[in-house]
Amino acid sequence: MKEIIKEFPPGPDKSLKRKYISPEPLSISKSIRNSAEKLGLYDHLIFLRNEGYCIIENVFKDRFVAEIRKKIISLAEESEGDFKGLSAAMLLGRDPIFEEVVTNSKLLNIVEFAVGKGALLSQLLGGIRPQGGGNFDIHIDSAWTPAPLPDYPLMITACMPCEDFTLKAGPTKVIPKSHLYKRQPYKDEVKSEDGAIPILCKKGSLVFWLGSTWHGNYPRLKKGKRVVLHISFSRLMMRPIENYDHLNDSWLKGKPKSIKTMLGRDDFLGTSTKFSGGTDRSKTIKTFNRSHS
Ligand SMILES: O=C(O)CCC(=O)C(=O)O
Ligand SMILES: [Fe+2]
Repeated sequence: MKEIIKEFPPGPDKSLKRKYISPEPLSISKSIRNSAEKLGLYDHLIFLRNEGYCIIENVFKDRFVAEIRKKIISLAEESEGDFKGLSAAMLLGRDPIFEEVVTNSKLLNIVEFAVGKGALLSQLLGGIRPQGGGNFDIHIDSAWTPAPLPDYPLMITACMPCEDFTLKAGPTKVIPKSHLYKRQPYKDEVKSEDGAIPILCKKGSLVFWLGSTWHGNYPRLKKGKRVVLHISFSRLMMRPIENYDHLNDSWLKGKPKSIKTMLGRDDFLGTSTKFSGGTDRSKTIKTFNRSHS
């Protein structure tokens, strides 16, 4: 019995040279290395792997950033409810300018390094914080992943500030190396924010953090709006094999609730619309609880 317990879970066979079929998590393939070197991003990959975040300065020109800012502000006016004027969701397809962002070669190099080839756009959302916008608590973006989080990232987020991130502007905060905990922060860790640092950078930069990295943002202490474009990608691996989008609400009427659940129709994922400004927050807690079961 003792022996069996010792062998569970089974570790890699040390006599085998090749441990995995897939590469080591966050390893740098030849092709990623080549493109990273061409783009001047090799050190960023290493930094992201070690620290859980990285900043690429000067990715987008001021005029382009000003245009994005304007678009986010005007599209956020189309949002309904309490997100009106504060956030614009589902930005791809709402203006061609966003296609330029998501196909940016620097962005895609980091995305492929973190979450692999074929990664899926998970969210493209413009967030607006007015003066007085409060502290945004430390959290992880892979919040619906049970712990321990895997060594390979499941998700990466980039944010592009539309104005300089200074301390008073309400910059993003991160806790360097927190991805190594492989779990979300506990309540007391959210409160203490031990080790948190502000991300200070110029507008038009791309700030990346892994789905497992603890982050939030500092309060907005200066006048004017803080406008940020949030771009998240995830690994393709959990995408269902079959797509049942054609089974609409009228088909579902009168069917057992479990069918709705297995088609992903009663969790918060996929609930954003052009007018919602974000996901259906009434479903987030339920989703998180289920995902951690
Ligand atoms: O706006 C920020 O600085 C951080 C927001 C955030 O947590 C996110 O986009 O995942
Ligand atoms: Fe976040």
